[in-house]
Amino acid sequence: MKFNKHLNQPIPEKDDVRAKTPNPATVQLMDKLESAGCETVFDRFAAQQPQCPSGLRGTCCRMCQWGPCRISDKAPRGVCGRDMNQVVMANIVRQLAAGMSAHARHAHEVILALIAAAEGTATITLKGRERALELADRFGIDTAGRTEDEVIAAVARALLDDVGRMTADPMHTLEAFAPADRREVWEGLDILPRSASYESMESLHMTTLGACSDWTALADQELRSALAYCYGTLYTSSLATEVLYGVPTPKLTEVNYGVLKPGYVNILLHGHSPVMVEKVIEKVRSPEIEALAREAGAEGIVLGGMCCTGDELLARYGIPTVTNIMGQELALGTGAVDAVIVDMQCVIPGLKIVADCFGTEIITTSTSNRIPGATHIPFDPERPETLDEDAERVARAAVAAFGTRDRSKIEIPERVTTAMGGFSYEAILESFGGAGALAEALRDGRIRGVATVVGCNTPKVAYESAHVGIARRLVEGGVLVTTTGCASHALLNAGLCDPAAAALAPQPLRGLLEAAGVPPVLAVGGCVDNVRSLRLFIALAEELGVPLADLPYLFVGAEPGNEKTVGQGATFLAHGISVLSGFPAQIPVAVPRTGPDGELLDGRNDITEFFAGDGLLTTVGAKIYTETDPACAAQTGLLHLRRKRQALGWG
Ligand code: MSK
Repeated sequence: MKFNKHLNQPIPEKDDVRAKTPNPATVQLMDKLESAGCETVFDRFAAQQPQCPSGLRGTCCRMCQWGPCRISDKAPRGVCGRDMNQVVMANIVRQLAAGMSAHARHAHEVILALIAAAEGTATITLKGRERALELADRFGIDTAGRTEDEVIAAVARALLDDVGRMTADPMHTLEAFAPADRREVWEGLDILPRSASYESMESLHMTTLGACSDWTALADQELRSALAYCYGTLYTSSLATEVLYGVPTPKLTEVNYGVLKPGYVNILLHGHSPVMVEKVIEKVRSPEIEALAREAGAEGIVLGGMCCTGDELLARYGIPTVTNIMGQELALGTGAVDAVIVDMQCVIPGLKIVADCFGTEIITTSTSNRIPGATHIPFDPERPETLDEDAERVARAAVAAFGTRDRSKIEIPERVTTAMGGFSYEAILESFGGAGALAEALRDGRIRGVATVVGCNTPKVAYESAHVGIARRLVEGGVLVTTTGCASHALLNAGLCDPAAAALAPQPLRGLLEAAGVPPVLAVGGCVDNVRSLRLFIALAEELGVPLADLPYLFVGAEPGNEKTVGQGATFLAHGISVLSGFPAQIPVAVPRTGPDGELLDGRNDITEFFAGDGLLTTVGAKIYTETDPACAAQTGLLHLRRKRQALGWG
């Protein structure tokens, strides 16, 4: 590990990843790609070292054309007069706006597909009609004289309104799902949002040259945006998807790179939006496409999931997952992947570089995502009538790749891992006998706390070591864990989502899990499905009559990567749930220094005080902990949960 003095943290080198990453398949594939001369994210990260200290600490301002300006002791203000607090907070606000835009685009596509399904312009059979009717009731939508499909279309338009409203009317999802005591806190802070689109616009506006000089107002916009992100993009996407494709239930399957099979057409499904991929799966499983695969000489077709698309398909159908954002190049390194069907977000440019090494076909299916050299068959949410025929073309192109590829470089790591996924909010409650029974187990200490371990990977942490190292120790400490996104791939592949992993938990949690027949880590879905964990937190708080901020809850983002993770963490903070990060955010971290008289200064600053000191703690009741060592991070998390229990007198 190389120590970075600006961050006061070690940075892993490629050999550190080999030594610490928990999945042996990762090392096998890293070595294979290296010997094949194929570069990956690990090589490019090494080539970028040392990364710019200003960028790492968020003190570089590129928000106008007078800059770029770097804030330092020597030059404490940018050309316009912005100081460090203004620059750092503005950068964070912009990151959240970018992440929110990504999820909003996802929500937009899913909701337009829902409208098209309800209005009969897309060939989608709605599988979650009960969820739509429940939402109609929660949103106060008038159902009199309307057909069920008309009600569903009205629900979808209400969700769309939360994505794009430009006026100050209340958000439907926030009114329907946020706890009353939290709404009072947000009203008191004047951070109730209008919509995802409005707050993205306002965030970019407030941070442009000369628009807002008060960093505390920008900090308020950060929280306001977090609520818009949560209710305008996460809730809307997750709920609309449930109406379209049904509410998941638990299912057992096998995961990991070993699910790929030589002799079969191996197709990976990657990205976030469910719309095209659902239709493609329907096509791939049709007798015509299966016959096409056999005609090409394949024994059959294997589907594997990556990133959030993989999480969602595991949840809905038990389709095996393979890996996450930083494993996408490694998966192609097996030489077994004929095609990767990708839609939006987290499809890194490096994927195509490795695809070209192994002759893998990349098929892009989102109007937003173009990759030079890839086959482009997009789903346009405003032309839903072509979905069926486009999906057929995608399926045929994926299968056709089998016949044209060089199959001499196949080397698939053998390991497969048993895993259970599909824990929707309702499925979690049902598994444990309802919200009342689960709340009682939390109160009486059979469950010491509930943590959600989520988010991306970052090359700044030895790949997957923090996700797995922290989650395993939390389970050993008696904590019930939920997971989504790329973190869940790490935990699925590590065996923590296998019901047999209940044996890792101490009694009485172990007995509780075994009686329920569930693993200690509950895979709930993709990153928009973090609202399933949030709904669980809220339901238990309501059962117990205890505010969210007082309960032994924790959000863990052990390997933060995408801009979207900024919104995820801020969402939970705004709800009073503290965040444990496995790597410092792009803020000037507290680096102890020697003062003019030789005294030791703790290096704190306004921004660290805001996030990790008393700032957020006194307003929303939560804070960020940062710890890069997984064992220390888990201890920090367990201590946080213990303190919460003690404050409640729960012991
Ligand atoms: S895929 S947003 S790297 S979790 Fe959702 Fe993974 Fe993060 Fe993308």
